[in-house]
Amino acid sequence: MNLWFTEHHSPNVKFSIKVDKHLYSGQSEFQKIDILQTPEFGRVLTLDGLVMCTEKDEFIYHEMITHVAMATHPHIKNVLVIGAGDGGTVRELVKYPTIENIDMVEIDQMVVDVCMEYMPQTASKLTDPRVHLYFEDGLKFVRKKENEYDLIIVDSTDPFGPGEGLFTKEFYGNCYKALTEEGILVNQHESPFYEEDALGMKRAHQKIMGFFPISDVYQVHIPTYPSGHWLFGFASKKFDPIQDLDASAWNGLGLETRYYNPKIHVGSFALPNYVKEQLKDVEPKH
Ligand code: AG3
Repeated sequence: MNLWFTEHHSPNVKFSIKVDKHLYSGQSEFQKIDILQTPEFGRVLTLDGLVMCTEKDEFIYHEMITHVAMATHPHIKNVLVIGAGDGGTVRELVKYPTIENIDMVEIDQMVVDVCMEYMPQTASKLTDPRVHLYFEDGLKFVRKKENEYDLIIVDSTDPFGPGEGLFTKEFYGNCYKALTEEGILVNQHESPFYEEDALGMKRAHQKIMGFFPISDVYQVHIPTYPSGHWLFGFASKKFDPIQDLDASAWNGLGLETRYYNPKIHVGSFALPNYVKEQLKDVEPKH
């Protein structure tokens, strides 16, 4: 049998992964959930037919969505994670003994249940006693919060379907309010490369900038996402991701990472000119 998974990366581009076995397929209240066993990427989680994470490259995404903020702000104790049902972001956060509480708000409990069973590599730390799981809409959850979190990580799907609300002005404004005076917001920021993704990333930047005095974007290389070139947003009330990075303090923690290090941290904020231009397009002109 010759079985392949295919995702459209643009209306004119398809990306295919050879599949050994279709391990799981289910339809939740919110989306279609599939787990594939593949020879190149190991297990792959897809939602509504889009790759969310693979065993082989998820470390890049999850380390970079977590450690950049953690190495910048020295006193992060209370963290809110939105989305992130596969558990990879939480796995990275629990490496820090200084974090006291992690609230994780995932709209779809079935994603967590399926990942607990099929993706233990990412999901196994969801049982850490500091982690509190809430199965509800992140958009509604943050409305009720004020001056509570040192860090909010938005580990969402793309800006359509169940993740759409996590790309709105209302949501970013409520994140601002839910953060402490020194708080940082890191979000899954789409890709600059194909038109549709670039539109999503520009819109997100425009909205986030309206609330935060520091609003930067940094890049990563994720082989299984459209174009492989992906961005995260770093929005902050006080800390600058480069000036305030304490590389020796972070190195002193002795954490094991396969992608992140303080040099990559600094380098990831150096953007190609075409990306800088896209961001400038939506920034207010002075
Ligand atoms: N979040 C989804 C990133 C976007 C992927 N898009 C795509 N394949 N079209 C990943 C969640 C990982 N915790």
